[in-house]
Amino acid sequence: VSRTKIPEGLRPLPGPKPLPLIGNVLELGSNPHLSLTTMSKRYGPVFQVQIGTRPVAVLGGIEVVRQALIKQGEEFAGRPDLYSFRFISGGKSLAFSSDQVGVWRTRRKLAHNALRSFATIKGQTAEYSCALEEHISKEGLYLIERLHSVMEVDGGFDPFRHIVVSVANVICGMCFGRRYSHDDDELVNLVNMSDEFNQVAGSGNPADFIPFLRLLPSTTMKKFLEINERFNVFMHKIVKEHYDTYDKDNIRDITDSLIDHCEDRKLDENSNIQVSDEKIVGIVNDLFGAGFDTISTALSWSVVYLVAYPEIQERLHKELKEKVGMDRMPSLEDKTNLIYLEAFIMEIFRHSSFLPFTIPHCTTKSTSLNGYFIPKDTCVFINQWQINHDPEIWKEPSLFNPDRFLSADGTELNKMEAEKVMIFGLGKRRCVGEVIGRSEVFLFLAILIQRLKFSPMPGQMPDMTPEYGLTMKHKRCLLRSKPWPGFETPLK
Ligand code: HEM
Ligand code: HJJ
Repeated sequence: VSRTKIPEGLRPLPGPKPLPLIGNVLELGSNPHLSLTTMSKRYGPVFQVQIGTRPVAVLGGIEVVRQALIKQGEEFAGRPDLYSFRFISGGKSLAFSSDQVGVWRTRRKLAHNALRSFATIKGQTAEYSCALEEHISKEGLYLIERLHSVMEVDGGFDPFRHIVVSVANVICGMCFGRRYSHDDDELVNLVNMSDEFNQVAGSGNPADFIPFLRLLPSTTMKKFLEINERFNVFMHKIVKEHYDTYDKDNIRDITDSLIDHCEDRKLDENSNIQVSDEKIVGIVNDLFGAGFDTISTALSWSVVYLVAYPEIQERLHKELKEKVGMDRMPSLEDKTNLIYLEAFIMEIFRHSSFLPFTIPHCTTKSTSLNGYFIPKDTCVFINQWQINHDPEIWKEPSLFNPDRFLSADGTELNKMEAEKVMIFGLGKRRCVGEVIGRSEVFLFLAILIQRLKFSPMPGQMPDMTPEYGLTMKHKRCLLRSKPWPGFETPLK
């Protein structure tokens, strides 16, 4: 590795001594969020590990992460060109590709606008505040019906398997204007095989940094390629149907609106940034992928925590009974009243930290942080797990305790505490789906907790050890549910 000259007054990043060729991979191990947190105790909130021959800056303190992603946002907004990212959406993903700034900014704005128009914009119908609320309310009821019938037949269910279909249907409604049956094999299989996607796309995958590893046969890598291929085939088919039936006077969904943008732009000779139609319409791949995987992971963890902490489940149901009652469905408007549910969700985000690192960043120019020099094109890992478990920020961080987010008298959410939880990233690259993510986790949970009581199968507590990846999941398990008193008869 050539040594970049370090400007006067700056120091090189501290960090463990690397071995030749492999660097510090052995120390990284199979849970990088934990091993890098441990290393940070020794080297501080910014340090360097070498993965293969590539130096990676690791950021794990709330102040230093805010400094980098917000105050020096421009310099830290890039994405590294990693091997596995080349296979996601054919290398054209909005989230994972190393587009030039101008191209990325244009695409990100389109994603934002599309989500606003087809999810959160208010006042399109009388019954619901927005399309998102309508989709979640309907899918929430279908999910309860589904769990009810699976309970009758099998006496137990795998929560992730059913939740992920409901969540996928919400994003399908907005992206494609359609939903799928819980028995549709094409969708059910597609959304139930994201494990290898997450393993390979997670931060610190050795094959991204050590080229010779790519030559070894790997079933995980093979499955990763297979998932991306299936995903692309699935998306391509839907997009083609949209092109075939496109009508500029009737924009039905996000896919139509992205196609419409391409058509519009062809008339606009002044547009100076060139983004291909493929890169515009392909935005829907990211919205769909992120939209089903993150939220189903959050909800599945939530249900497992409900089972592990029955007294918290009781208190959540009691809050719903008092604040919403049993005669109507919860709505997004109830969010400000259901403060214990809000505190529970914040604690799920913090305690599980199911998105342990953001997607890797990359410096767009040479810069400095805390007096350390960081050269251009350095890969940067943001350790969200470490921030969420930092004993300097949190009292007894390993304890699961939603009350930490409530005021002393338990009547208000403590916003200062809530803002310290980091799960959506920060700054220019922060999640574009954050509002949808928060609303969707809230409303699905409110609907489930109002009607159903979840419990373990006799003698089978779910295993809550997370499996490392881009999104970390709990091991698949079997649970039971039964309606709370007042909801014994199926839906009204
Ligand atoms: C990026 C978290 C839901 C779309 C991200 C990032 C995180 C994240 C950590 C990376 C930030 C970074 O690199 O610094 C979450 C969580 C969610 C969620 C925890 C749910 C609880 C969603 C949803 C959508 C979405 C529902 C779309 C409908 C995206 C996109 C990016 C992104 C497109 C890439 C942004 C970019 O690279 O500029 N999300 N997300 N996410 N998220 Fe989400
Ligand atoms: C996927 C699971 C996928 C994509 C995207 C293109 C876009 C930080 C996180 C989310 C934000 C960014 C995106 C995540 C990945 C998935 C997801 C899967 C194929 C994809 C977590 O979304 O099984 O396949 O192709």
